[in-house]
Amino acid sequence: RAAGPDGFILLPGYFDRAAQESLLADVLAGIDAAPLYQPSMPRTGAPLSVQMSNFGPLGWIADRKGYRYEPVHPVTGRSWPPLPQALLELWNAVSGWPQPPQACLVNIYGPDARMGLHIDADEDARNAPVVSISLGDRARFRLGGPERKSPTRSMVLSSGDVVVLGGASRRFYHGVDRIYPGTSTLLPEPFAPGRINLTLRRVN
Ligand code: MD5
Ligand code: FE
Repeated sequence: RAAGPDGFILLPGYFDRAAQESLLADVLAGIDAAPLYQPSMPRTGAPLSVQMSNFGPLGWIADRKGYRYEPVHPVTGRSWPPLPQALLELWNAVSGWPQPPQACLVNIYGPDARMGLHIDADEDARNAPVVSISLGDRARFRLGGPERKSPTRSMVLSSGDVVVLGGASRRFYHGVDRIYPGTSTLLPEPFAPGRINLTLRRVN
């Protein structure tokens, strides 16, 4: 599948149902070892609407002190669990990047969670692509451009879809407008209704 002019690639249905179930099992095992926590905004401490965890040598965290990558869980102080093999294979298949991912951020959306427009800028490796995997209920994803005022487009992401944010799109504004509860049967309680997004990243 060819990238658009911005380096953005949507791979609908990349993972079939069996592969989604296998990835979900990896995620559930990971969050057993590295429990979900509630990230908060720097300074204000206002909670983000998603819950988070990470896999890999580094994890992205958000708390009163700021946004940053850390090698350990902010609550348990233990290393993040290793990246599941299936995610390393996905990265090799779609990223076109010669080095392996260093972080996999796990975002857990409830039925009312959203993510405002932002740019991912906490990585030194901002030329390396980000690879995103959607599991569970559908979501409306919004992709803008390099400036907050740039025009935006939106698309629905479904369970099993993979997005590669390479090239210029890696530095574009983006967000999640809403979840469509009850549109997938993949997730068990207490994650349904809701959505899990995994993002693979190079950090440095
Ligand atoms: C999500 N997560 O669906 C999204 C998918 C995040 C986040 O935005 O920061 O955790 S990742 C989408 C992404 C990453 C980097 C660049 C662009 C999109 N982009 O330019 O569109 O939970
Ligand atoms: Fe982002």
